[in-house]
Amino acid sequence: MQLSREQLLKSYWQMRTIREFEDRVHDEFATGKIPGFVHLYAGEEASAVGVCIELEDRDYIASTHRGHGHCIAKGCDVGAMMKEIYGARDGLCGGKGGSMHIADLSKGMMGANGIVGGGPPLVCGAALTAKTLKTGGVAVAFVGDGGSNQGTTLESYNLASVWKLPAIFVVEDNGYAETTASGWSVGGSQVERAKAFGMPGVQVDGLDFFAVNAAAREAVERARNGGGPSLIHVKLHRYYGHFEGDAQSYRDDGETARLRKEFDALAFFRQRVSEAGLLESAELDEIDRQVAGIIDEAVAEAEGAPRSTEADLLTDVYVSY
Ligand SMILES: Cc1ncc(C[n+]2csc(CCOP(=O)(O)OP(=O)(O)O)c2C)c(N)n1
Ligand SMILES: [Mg+2]
Repeated sequence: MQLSREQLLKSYWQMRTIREFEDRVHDEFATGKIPGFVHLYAGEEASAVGVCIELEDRDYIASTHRGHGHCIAKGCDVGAMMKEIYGARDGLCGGKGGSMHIADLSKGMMGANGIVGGGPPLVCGAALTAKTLKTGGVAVAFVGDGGSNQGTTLESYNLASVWKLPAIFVVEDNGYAETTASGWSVGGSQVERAKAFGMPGVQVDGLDFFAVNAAAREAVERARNGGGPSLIHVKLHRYYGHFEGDAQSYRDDGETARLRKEFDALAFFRQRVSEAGLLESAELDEIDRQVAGIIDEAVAEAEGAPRSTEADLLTDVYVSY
């Protein structure tokens, strides 16, 4: 089924929000105001949004260390996310998680994750819960090309397959694990790996939101209907370095500038919906304008917000369920 007009507008809104959020965090990080470690998702927007537009609040996702895009696509509050990154007390996780540990269980966002390959096992747990309690929910693990080689990921493929879990593994292949090109680290093919574990796998172009979305829709439908897990291999690129501060000496001169020109999922989306007469470019311009304002406001509020204090260290240590 084709996405509704409302879903198309929401998808563009979210992709623009991710781009603007990340470009702004890049600029602000350079001023030294943001503590900790930051990995940016700009360039990969079509993956998070193309998948999450198919999900509901009862569905869960597990993210990676490059998690801001997944958070935004799953509906987390952007202002609270920015505060979290700044270490503010009323950030999404009380300012204690920062960029790499943002979570919001009320939205089904189980968290960004500092452990590469940490998400897939969590998703097996969430998917097993959904299956056991018959909630009709599905669970999605985003994992990088580097993370796809972790034992935890491969064990999760196996568990999801033998237990026929409503799980989806989205391999976001941006061609690098830190500084190592995937040609040096990934054996065989992601899709063939899926098949080896008895689940369907498909490769899609991460430039093309609609290709990602079609693959996601099929996988979500299969999972919801008891058809078990799937894998989606998304080929994409990151605009920034591995982390903020990365000198990127392993990349060709001009590689990132070229990517912004040639691999821009937002520009691709705009062209597609305009050509098909689905949305007007003026309404997309208006989204750009509104999102820019929201991010400006989020940064201003995060800068002025009170920080976590030493006393906050001893709260939230134990959780009773
Ligand atoms: C278990 C574990 N091993 C190593 C690291 C260090 N590390 C952090 S990110 C990263 C590379 C991850 O590459 P990929 O999965 O392709 O994700 P990308 O950064 O490209 O989004 C590594 C090795 C870690 N955080 N956790
Ligand atoms: Mg990678």
